[in-house]
Parts: sequence; structure tokens; C-alpha cells
Amino acid sequence: MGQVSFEGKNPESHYPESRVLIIMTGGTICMQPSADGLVPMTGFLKNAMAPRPSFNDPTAPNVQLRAYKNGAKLTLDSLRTPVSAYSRHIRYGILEFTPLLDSSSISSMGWTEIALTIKENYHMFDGFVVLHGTDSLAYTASALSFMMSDLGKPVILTGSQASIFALQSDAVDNLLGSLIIAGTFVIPEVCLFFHHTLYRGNRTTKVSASSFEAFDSPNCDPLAKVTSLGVDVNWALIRRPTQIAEFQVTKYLDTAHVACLRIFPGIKPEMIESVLKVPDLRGLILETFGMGNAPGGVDGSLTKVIKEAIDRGTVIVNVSQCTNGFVSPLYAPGTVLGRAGVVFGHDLTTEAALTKLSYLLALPNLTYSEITARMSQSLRGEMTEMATPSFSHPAGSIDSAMAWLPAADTAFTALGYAIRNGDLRTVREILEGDEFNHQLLKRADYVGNTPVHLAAVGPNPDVLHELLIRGASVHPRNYANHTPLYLAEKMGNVENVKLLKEAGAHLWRTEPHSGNVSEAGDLASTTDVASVGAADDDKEVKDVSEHRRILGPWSEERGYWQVCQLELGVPWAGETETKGS
Ligand code: ASN
Repeated sequence: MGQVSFEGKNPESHYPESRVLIIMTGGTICMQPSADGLVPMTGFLKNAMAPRPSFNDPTAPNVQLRAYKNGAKLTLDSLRTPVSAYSRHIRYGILEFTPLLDSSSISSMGWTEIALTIKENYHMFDGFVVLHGTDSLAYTASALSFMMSDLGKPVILTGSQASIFALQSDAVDNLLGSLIIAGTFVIPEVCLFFHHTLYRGNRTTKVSASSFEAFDSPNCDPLAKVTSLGVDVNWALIRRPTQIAEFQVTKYLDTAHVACLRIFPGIKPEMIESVLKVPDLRGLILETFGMGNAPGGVDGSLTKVIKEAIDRGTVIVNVSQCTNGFVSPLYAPGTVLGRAGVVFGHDLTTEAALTKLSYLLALPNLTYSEITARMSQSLRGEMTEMATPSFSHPAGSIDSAMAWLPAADTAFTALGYAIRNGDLRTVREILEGDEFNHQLLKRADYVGNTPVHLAAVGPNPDVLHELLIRGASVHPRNYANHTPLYLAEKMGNVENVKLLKEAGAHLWRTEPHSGNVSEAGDLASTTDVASVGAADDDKEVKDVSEHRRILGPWSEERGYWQVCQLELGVPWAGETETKGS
């Protein structure tokens, strides 16, 4: 008997595939010259990606992906990348918007369309890449971050300064980097990737009209950098879930009733007043000098028009014209603005302030003071929290990371044992005692199991709950492409299955409902999240039966280790056989 060849659902490759949906909205990246100047071209997958080897693995089987748009079921052609440094292929399909836009024409309707498309397809892809023009990219990234709550998967926006069809362009690097990150790392944020750098989307601003280094996030370090060694993720900065909740989308932003005004030396109170008296105006972003200064006007006339508008219920937010630093009522004029009721936007970018206010104004039943209170809090990491935590650590210098390594191995092993024993107290002690606990939660064992995989098959749902509220993700897939939910189902652990689902977990087509946990409606929702077209469906089902053939029916005595070794791709002693024998 020979070795079992465990190849997941890709018989032509030893490596698993991640799935990424590309949403193409337009922008220079897809433009070609015409008599009227650069115009967006359709057919990006076929015309721009298929001919480029870095986007198209020639050994890949033809697979059609299922996707949804406005409730309609679609079949998308797909390609996959050659295997990445992370031992994965990224398979992707593209949904193109009609018409494709120069991003200067995007509006809140476009943001709604992007957000709803992600929502409709959320269960079928590991991550999402949004291709978009650069001009309004920072606004879109900010808007989407507020519209999406309890996001568990990466949403990466990118574009390029030069068309992908140009000889010298940043398009290939930007798109390939976005695809690999979206298909490899569970970074549950709306991000912007440009010039080898991953930024938190709502911290970005466009800083150059022509340079390839077009974006910056001046008040927030990058979330990741692509180097010759791979992707260096700054995990300490990545936002983590802290509540048990499923991904939701707010469909609408109230951009129609907000405005933005830049203060300049000599500005007249009447100018500000005319903006503040626009019918139905509900909010104003005031771009002030330095730390939030504005001229008071003769006899405080300027502050007077501001105060009157606030008394009428208009929300006025003070942000700095400087790209770096924050507003604070340190100077006298700032104090006067503060007393008048202007909200200090701290280090919000104008893009984030405008879209955040539009988001809050669209939420039903919020009072004026609830809106101003939320404006001053960080909702999605868009502003630096004012309160300094009593215990913090640097983003992780090389020295501290090196010093941490051996201890981390011990801590991870101890954590694994505590999880398997259902020992909540020890789990808490390990996580509380380790300042790098966020990294422990992301680590995986030799078959790719994260602590959540272990807890999913562990005896104590409270342990699983503890990991989830401390920011562990339900979405990572182990080396056999299996999620914690699949393992919990396989074990028939009803409570863990319920908890994982409440936290937004879902099964994949390759993880058919085991029947061990039979809840009404489960099977329908499970089969409904099929991620592939007909041809691929057949192949995947065959592969699962291959697993089953080797495993035989589930039995308790085979226990945890068999799940971990056989289901996760490591042959179990005495059960190896040649494929097809
Ligand atoms: N005008 C283009 C756009 O924003 C600029 C670009 O994508 N580089 O759509």
C-alpha cells in the first residue's frame, strides 16, 4: 500500500486554493486610450489577467465560480495564480460593474452596490478585492469601513496610477499583492493596498496625483508591507472581533445632507453661513488650521454663525488641514469652537470624517448627542483612541519578537492542552499573561489548526467563546482547507456549532453538512453557500467521498486525533493506501 495522495479539491496541484472575488468598479487600472482620452474597458479577466503568467497558472483546471449580484445567481469564469510563497493558489473571478466608472463619478449608490455585492457573496469567498480608481479611493475605503460591521474577512481596495495595459505600470504589483493578501491572511478590515503597502482604509488619503506611492495613512502605521521575503503583517495593529456577531452591511449613507468646508485666512462669516443655511443640511466637516484653529471673526461673528447652526441641530466636526497630527482645543479659538459645541475630530482624515458622519446620520433614531458622542469614538479604528491604556506594548520590534519566540512556542503548546482539556481558567491565564496573545490566537499547529480549530472540537464551549471575544477569527482554514465549524460539525458538538455560527462562521462546499448536528434549516443554508459551478461541484463532492472512503463513518473512539490527522491531510498509521486502489 502506498501513500494516500491528499490533494484537497485540486487534483492538479498539491496546494489548496483560496477564493477571492474581484469587484471591478473602473479606474485607470482598466483604462485604454480612445479618441476621448482614457476610458474604462470591460473584459478585465480575459484581456488583462489571463495573458499574464503571474495571474494565470497554466496547469489549473477550468473552474467556474458561483456568485450573486442583485439576488441573481451568476456563473463566473475564473483563473488561479501559480502557487504563492504561502503554499496556496488564489482562485478568483471578477464581477464587473456596469458602467465602469472613473472614480471621480462614484457616489454613495456605488458604495451601496459594492457593500451589497460583498454581503451577497460573503459566504463563498475567503476575501474580496475591489478595483477602483484612485481619485476617490480613500473616500470609498472609509465609507465601506463604516457600512460593514463585524467583518470577518479581508476587503482590499486597490487601483493603479497607470493602466495595466501600459508598459510601465503599478497595476500588476498592486493587484497581485491585494489578491495574495486577501487569499492568505484573515485580516478582518476594509484595507487599501498600494505600492507594496497595506493600509487601514479609513486612515488613508491620496497624497500624489502621479507617483506610484500615491497613498499614505499619516496617523496610522501600515497594516502590512510586502517585501522580498513575503508579506510582513503587523498583527498587533489588526482589529480583532470582540463580540459574537455576524457580518452585517448598512445599506445607505446620508451623503446628501453633509458638506465640507476649508477655512482660509480672510474667510467671511457669510461664506460659512451660506453653507450652513443650505436647506436640510445636517452636518458639516470644518477643515481648520493646525490643531483645530479657526479665525473668530470680528467680535466673534464667525463663531456666532457656527454656534447658531449647532443650536439648530447641525453636527459640526473639526478636522485639521494638516495631514499629520490631530485637532485639540489647546488654543483659545479652538476652545471657543469646543464651547460652541463643535466636535473635535482628533486625527480623522476628512474622508473618514465625511463618510462617518454620513453613516451616523443615516442610522435610524440616533439623537444629536448620540451622533456627536459616536463621532468622538473610534468605531472602526478610524481615529486614535484618546485614552491611553494602562498596559500597552509597541507594535513589535524585531528584538522583542525574537525574545518572544521560544516563550511563544511554550505558551502555544500550553494553550493547546488547556483548550483540549476545556480548562477555561488556564486558557485565560495564558492569554492574559502574554502580551503577544493576539499572535497566539493566530498561530497554527503542524496541520494548520488555530486555537479556534482546537476549541471547536474541544469539550468546553466557554473556552471557544473566550477565544472569540478575545479576537480570534472563525474563518481560517487549516492545511486541508477546513474551518473550525466543519470540525465541530464532524464531532457533533452542537453547542460549539451554534456559537461558531453566531460568530459568523459558515461551511464551504468542500465541507458538506455531516449530519452530526441536525438543526432545522442547517442543511439548506449549508448547500446554499456552494462556492463553485457545476463542474467543480462534482469534483469537490468526489474528493469529499474520497476522504470518507478512507475515514469510514465517524466514530467516537477514533477521536480527536484522527480528525486532526486524517481529515487534515496527514495519513493515519495503518490506513494509508494508494489513491484509487
Ligand atoms: N481618474 C482615475 C480614477 O480615479 C485615476 C486613477 O485611477 N489613477 O478613476
